[in-house]
Amino acid sequence: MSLSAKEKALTPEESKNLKTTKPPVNSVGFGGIVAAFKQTSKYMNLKDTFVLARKMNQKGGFDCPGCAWPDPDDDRSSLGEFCENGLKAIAEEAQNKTIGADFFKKHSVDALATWSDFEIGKSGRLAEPMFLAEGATHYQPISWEDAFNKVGAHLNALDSPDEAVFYTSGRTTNEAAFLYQLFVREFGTSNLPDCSNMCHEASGSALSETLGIGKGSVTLDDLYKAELVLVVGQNPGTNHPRMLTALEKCKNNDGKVVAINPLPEAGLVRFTNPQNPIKLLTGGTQIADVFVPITINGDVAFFKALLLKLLEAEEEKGGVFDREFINTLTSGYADFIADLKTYNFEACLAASGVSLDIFNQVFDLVLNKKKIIICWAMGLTQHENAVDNIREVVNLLLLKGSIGKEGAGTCPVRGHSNVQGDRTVGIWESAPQAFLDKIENKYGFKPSAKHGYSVIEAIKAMYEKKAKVFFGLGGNFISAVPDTLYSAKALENCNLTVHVSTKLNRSHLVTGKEALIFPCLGRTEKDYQKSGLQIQSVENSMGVVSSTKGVLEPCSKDLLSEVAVVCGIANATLKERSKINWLAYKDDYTLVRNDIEEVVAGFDSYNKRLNNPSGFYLPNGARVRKFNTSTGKANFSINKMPDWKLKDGELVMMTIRSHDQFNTTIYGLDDRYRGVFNDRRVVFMNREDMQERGLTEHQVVNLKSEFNGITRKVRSFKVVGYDIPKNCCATYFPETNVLVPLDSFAHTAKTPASKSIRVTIEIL
Ligand SMILES: Nc1nc2c(c(=O)[nH]1)N[C@H]1C(S)=C(S)[C@@H](COP(=O)(O)OP(=O)(O)OC[C@H]3O[C@@H](n4cnc5c(=O)[nH]c(N)nc54)[C@H](O)[C@@H]3O)O[C@H]1N2
Ligand SMILES: Nc1nc2c(c(=O)[nH]1)N[C@H]1C(S)=C(S)[C@@H](COP(=O)(O)OP(=O)(O)OC[C@H]3O[C@@H](n4cnc5c(=O)[nH]c(N)nc54)[C@H](O)[C@@H]3O)O[C@H]1N2
Ligand SMILES: [Mo]
Repeated sequence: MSLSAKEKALTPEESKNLKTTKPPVNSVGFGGIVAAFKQTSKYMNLKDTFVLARKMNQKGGFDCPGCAWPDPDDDRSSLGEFCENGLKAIAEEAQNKTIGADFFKKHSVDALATWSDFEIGKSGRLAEPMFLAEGATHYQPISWEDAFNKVGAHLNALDSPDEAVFYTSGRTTNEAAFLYQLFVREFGTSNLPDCSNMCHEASGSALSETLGIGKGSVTLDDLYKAELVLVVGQNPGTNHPRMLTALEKCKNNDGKVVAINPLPEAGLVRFTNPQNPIKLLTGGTQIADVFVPITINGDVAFFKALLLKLLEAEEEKGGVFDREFINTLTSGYADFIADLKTYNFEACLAASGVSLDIFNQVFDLVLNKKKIIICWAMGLTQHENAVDNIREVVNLLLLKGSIGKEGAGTCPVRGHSNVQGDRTVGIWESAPQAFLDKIENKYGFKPSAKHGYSVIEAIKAMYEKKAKVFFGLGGNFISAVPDTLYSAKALENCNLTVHVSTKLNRSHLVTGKEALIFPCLGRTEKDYQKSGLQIQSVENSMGVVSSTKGVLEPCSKDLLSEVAVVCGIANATLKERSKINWLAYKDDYTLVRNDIEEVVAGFDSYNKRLNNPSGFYLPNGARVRKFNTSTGKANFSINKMPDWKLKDGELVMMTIRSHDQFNTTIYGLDDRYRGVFNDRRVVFMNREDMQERGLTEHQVVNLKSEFNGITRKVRSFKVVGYDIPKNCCATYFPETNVLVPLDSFAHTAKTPASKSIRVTIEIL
């Protein structure tokens, strides 16, 4: 296959000076603090760093744009509620370098496309709106007004509103997200794919069906009080570092922690709280009491093995299941047990890849503990059977009555800082009819009841030219989505691609015939509007809504807030035909919150309650044992074991995050916690698998994935021997998204299966 210049740019073959060392077991500690401040001092001035670190996640400060981990309701650390990766996130956003007309005059789109993601990210903050004309080689400046009118003209020229796609990434605040979906619905479509489609969609599907709410049930306080926490398919040391503080508190209260993960991730094993000077000196806390080195996608098998042994113990001596809970508050128990009995314990355990000894240690804990929390992230949600993974987790909690009581329940740990809030306020391609009815009542137009495109469907529609305008509110679509080369063609088929962004990214360089870049304010920046300095609001992973207020002056005077961008586009597109006074909202965001209060349940006295420095909890049925499901009860479910027959030479590959990235933003080329330095094009392999193939450390190979007769390939990856189960391997996202087949996704949720890709190693 010969590649075009653009395709080559999307599948680079650069080779760096890879260095590997033995991975550390401990996380954070002094090393973490030093790494964080090194990063901020490289790109920000010292005063800004200090102002930001003091205000981050503090009451009345700004919400860290990193992850969605909650802040403590009461005490906040006086040393600062932040983590190494949170500091890196703000260093990325609050850079003192900006790029505008001069930069884009100097560098053509094709030239920029050859830069690595790391280099693109380091270019600086976007400082003024830019336009790429049809056939042009360079972006040129454009006024905001002309840019809005261009979007309006393109949208109004479509044969149907369904020919436009409106993507959202999860940093968008409640205010901007609510207005955005309102505009999209008044324009006439439900095409609202979002990053959640690639992230926790499977959690939402499974939890809605079984427990009646697509969110987790626990609070931070529950985590402190749990007797047992299972952390499944999640790497908190890197992706949710402050969660380790909560786990440490749980352990101090005699709680036990089990980590289920193909990789012995640092931090899960041992963690040194940077906020605790004594622990810094004494080497930290051991987090996981038991580490379960599960095979990739072995989770249903492992949970079935646990369920079978629990059933056996219950039948032998009783007292294992919470009978009262099961009898009064659940549905489907008998069918579930009948199905479970068709499985064989030894076969399940073998399929999970876990030894009997380790299994027994976990089983003893599950058997004897009554307050159990199960936390999970992408290790469970990005598989074809992702929904089954999560439903099986729920089955275990239901048997133990471990839901809706103190110290027990479900804890899907969200990624983006407001991905959960965006969904709450209506970013949903398949929103419930009741929500659409409320919009109709309030605004007097009838939203389309037809389900819109999720991410995968949107890509296909653009590829097939059924969708012609792509609009992205945040995010980096081309690097985040599966099947990079196919998806690039999809975007290039559009008449117009538009991105509202803080930083330059690859999506600005893989464009439709015309393209626009709208530079916007970030979380850290002050947002001045007619009525004064604005606050906005976000919802964390545990359903707490709180305010966020920027603290730095904007990096350029030509930035608009996301709210102002949405209002501008809505006004330019809908004009007199709109029933809404769009421009009023941008002058005063309290008006947006008044509307949210009327349309979305749980936001009573929204403006007033935002004054509470800790924010407020949204209602959560599962938390109080009110299950809003089809049966009115918590539903047991029946889940099949996945059927993994690997062909000769095939491995299962997961695509994961390094310690030096936020999704598609590459902070640096090291992955300190896995002992990898200077290079990201690595493939972690089991040493026996290497031996069988005659591979040596750092040998350069190509990776191939075959799916439904189509071969996908990436070049020049270096082999790194690692403690990973046999027949499994791991690479970094987004470098290997090229290999993720568009048609391999979770049933029901359509989450791309980016943690279970069949690959073969091509030796050069
Ligand atoms: N610093 C930083 N923070 C982030 C992000 C970031 O990129 N950088 N991203 C944010 C976002 S959007 C998200 S969604 C979260 C992601 O947070 P995580 O889900 O922790 O991120 P991943 O790197 O995808 O890691 C998945 C983990 O699951 C394991 N795993 C993979 N497959 C399986 C499996 O089949 N079974 C089991 N049991 N485990 C498996 C992997 O070994 C890895 O430890 O983090 C958020 N926070
Ligand atoms: N293979 C593979 N693919 C994956 C995953 C995986 O594990 N493996 N994970 C998936 C997951 S969990 C997710 S959530 C998606 C992430 O998908 P996205 O959310 O689309 O990607 P991000 O990398 O988070 O987006 C980064 C860009 O957002 C912009 N940005 C940052 N802050 C702001 C802001 O405040 N406002 C605006 N308007 N823009 C801002 C910047 O320009 C930056 O370049 O990727 C998914 N893709
Ligand atoms: Mo995510």
